[in-house]
Amino acid sequence: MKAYWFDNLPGDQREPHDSGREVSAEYLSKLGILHFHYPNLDDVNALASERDYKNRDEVTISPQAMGDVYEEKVKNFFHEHLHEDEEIRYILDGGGYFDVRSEGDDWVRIKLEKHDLMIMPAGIYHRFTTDTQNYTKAMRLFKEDPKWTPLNRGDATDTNKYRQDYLKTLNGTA
Ligand code: KMT
Ligand code: NI
Repeated sequence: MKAYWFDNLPGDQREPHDSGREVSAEYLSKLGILHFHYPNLDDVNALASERDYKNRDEVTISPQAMGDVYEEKVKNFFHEHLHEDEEIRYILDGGGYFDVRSEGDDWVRIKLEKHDLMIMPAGIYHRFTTDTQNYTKAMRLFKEDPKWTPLNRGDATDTNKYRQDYLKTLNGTA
């Protein structure tokens, strides 16, 4: 795991886009993001049961696994969105980038590699992309069943209750 400010320069989303300015684990935790490196699946299972996760699935995002729709899927994952539920992402193989919005609405890029695990709070705006390996095998863990749907950023998400609650945690008023 490595986190840094996204450089906002044009070019393929799968390139590192590293501005050279690092983002600390402390700042990530302020945004409500926790991360761990868990080579042992037992640790993932323990965390999931501690936090009351009920569902999980696995996805392989690669041209081999997805064929012709790969490029389209990669673009879709990169649409800025939120979820109404806290979620865990655990990288089983390969790697990728999660970009999350800072307090000032800038992008922080989080580079995840094999056996990195990230917990993302409900209501945070984010997007995902594979890196130049074009290969991410990930476990997605969900607290509940129906809430994992991505809600694309727009007027409806700005006033969404889960977004409002997240903003309160940032401001220390929750
Ligand atoms: C998300 O929430 O944006 C995703 O789950 C992206 C794919 S999982 C590596
Ligand atoms: Ni998402």
